[in-house]
Amino acid sequence: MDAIFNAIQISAKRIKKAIDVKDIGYSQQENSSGETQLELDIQCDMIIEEELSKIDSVHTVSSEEKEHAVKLHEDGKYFISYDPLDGSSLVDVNLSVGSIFGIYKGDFGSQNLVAACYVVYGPRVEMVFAHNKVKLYLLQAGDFEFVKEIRLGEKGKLMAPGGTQQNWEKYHKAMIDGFFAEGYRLRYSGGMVPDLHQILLKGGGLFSYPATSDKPEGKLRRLFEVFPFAFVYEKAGGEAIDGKQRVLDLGHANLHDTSPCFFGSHYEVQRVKEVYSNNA
Ligand code: P6P
Repeated sequence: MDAIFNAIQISAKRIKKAIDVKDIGYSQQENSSGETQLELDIQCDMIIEEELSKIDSVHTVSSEEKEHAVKLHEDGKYFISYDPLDGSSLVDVNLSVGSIFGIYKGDFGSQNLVAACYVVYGPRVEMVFAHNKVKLYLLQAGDFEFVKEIRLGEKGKLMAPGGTQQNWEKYHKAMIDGFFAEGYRLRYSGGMVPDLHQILLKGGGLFSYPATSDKPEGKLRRLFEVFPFAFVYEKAGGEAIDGKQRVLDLGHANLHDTSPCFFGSHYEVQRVKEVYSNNA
């Protein structure tokens, strides 16, 4: 696990350099979700695969930017999924973006997740690594320095409501409006990594990307985004559900499956469960 943590740190430093110098242009290629890839997406994907390929304990990797998984070492025991640069289209408006990693043992799948990690490329570069605990690191003078352990409170103040509002279910809209009527503050940038990082560091709240009429299975990808953040939130004392059940009790049929998702502290997630059990 240390070798994987170290490889992620090296990848993050290389990606930060790529973000700072890489001209932002679109390639002629699309990823598995039909999104046109930035040259930067492709470069960040290559960086991570290159660094993980040096580790004998890594059996297979799967990238959001690639249709199929890539086998690296027959005798390896870890299967790593990653989104190399989530929210990459935000780079050209100078908003924060991130890399997300799910570390699975024996095979991909929510039941096999043993660690998760994400990196935020913002005014500072920070990394959160969740194994037994959730630990925050800050890139300083070329090294990631441990800062603190992260814990979520019982209830928060921030609301990050994703998805196109005109396509929300009526009961979902009423639930979100109810939170704002309680004084919650809107914090949504369109980047999953900074939006979820902010709620974690500010002690709690709710990030939601629900099923919508245009995306009935949600938008965010189970293996690359939803499972890793569910692991982080649960280890930090919060919850992650699809509206009714734990995200980490979900299976997946294909590498690029998506799921509706709600991440937050107990108070807010309990409300989601009540609303969705009465309506969905
Ligand atoms: P919308 C970025 O493209 C992303 O995958 C996540 O980082 C983010 O939470 C979501 O999509 C934003 O989607 O539909 O609100 O623009």
